[in-house]
Amino acid sequence: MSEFFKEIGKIQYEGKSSTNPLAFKYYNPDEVINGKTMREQLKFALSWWHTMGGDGTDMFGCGTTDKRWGGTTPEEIAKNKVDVAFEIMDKLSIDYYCFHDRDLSPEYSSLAETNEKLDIVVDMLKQKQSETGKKLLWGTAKCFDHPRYMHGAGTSPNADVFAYAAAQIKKAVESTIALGGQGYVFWGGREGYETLLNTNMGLELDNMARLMKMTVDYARSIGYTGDFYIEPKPKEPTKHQYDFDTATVLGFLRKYNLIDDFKMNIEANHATLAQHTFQHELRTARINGVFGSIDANQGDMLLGWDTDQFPTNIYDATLCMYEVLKAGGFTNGGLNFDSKARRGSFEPEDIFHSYIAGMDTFALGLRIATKMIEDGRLDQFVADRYSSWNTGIGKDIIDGKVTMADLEKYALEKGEVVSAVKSGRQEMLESIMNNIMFNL
Ligand code: XUL
Ligand code: CO
Repeated sequence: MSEFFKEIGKIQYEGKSSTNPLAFKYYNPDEVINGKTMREQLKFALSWWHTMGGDGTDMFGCGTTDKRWGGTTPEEIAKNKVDVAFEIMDKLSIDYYCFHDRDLSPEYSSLAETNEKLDIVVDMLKQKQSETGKKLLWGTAKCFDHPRYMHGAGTSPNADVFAYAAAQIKKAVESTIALGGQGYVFWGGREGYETLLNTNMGLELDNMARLMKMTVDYARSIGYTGDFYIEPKPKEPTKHQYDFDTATVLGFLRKYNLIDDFKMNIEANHATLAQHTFQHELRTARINGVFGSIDANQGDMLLGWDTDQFPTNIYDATLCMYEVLKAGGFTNGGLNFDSKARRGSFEPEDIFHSYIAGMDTFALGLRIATKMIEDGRLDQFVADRYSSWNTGIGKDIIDGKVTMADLEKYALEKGEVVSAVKSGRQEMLESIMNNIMFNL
């Protein structure tokens, strides 16, 4: 297929004083920040579903933009998507992409035919990857769209549906491996419940774990060495999603002995739906050794659903990149824009404005987070705040050298300790953060 966006050339980095809307102000792909180029630090990925497939359809109306990319048959549309996606990635200097199997190629009349048609697209992707050097960040299976999955896939009350989902996931894993993907995601589509009156919650969770274990065993048996991720989300589409948040998922992974096999794919808007900050979810993953990948987007403060907006909040992006840097950066994971242009932003050019906004936001976040760490005031404050654990009784507690009786003796001898307690200085710290961010 010939060039689709003829009016738009390669997006250049023009720096912060540029007023060109089709230029990066902060994302300079080959600039080295903190020891790595920005493209390596950020590992941006294009989401196939929103960018190549999302046409603006919502509960109240049909699509507002044409995502057939000049194709007429499903096969042709699928192929055109590949050409256009690689054009978009090239023009935006995005090195990775992520897909659900059915975003690449839809369902046909049988699973066998669906698989055959998917193979054609996977072959085309393989070819494109070798021509361009672009890579697959992660793949996943869309086990929530078709009516067969109305009550869930791995947690369906029906064993035939479970088997169908397993077959679909097997193929999605094979496609991910064929494309050299280093990540495979489980987002719990309809794995949850609407009412406990009809739900055997214990069996559903046991079965979900069975499906995950089978997937890991199968993928490893055919040579997959990448990561598996669970992407927590508390609600939507079901009233209660089993993978509610990182802490809940950790409990699940530990119960079913899957903790060594899975990391988290943290999505910003899912965090806020769970009444957490994005940073909270990242921190919980980091301190539990399961930080993996990120679905970057943002919700709307006034809306209680997953709006999947392109991220423009610098504060959140900065705190996210601070956690990423503290986690030692991405390994197999990256920063996938699980984001969609608003329904009213329907012109093809809006894809570029959306990605430029999101990428510049995270590039600026990376720059500021690096400054936060170099500046050191915030880290120093935290270190000082916990310094009583480095020596004396604090160190003895950490080293496991004291009992409850020892602590009672210590407290009785010491007397009142309120004078040792210091201010948390929240306002001062928020002001330091502003000073670092807006040191104009
Ligand atoms: C849905 C969502 C998914 C996953 C992949 O809220 O985030 O698109 O990222 O299945
Ligand atoms: Co997501």
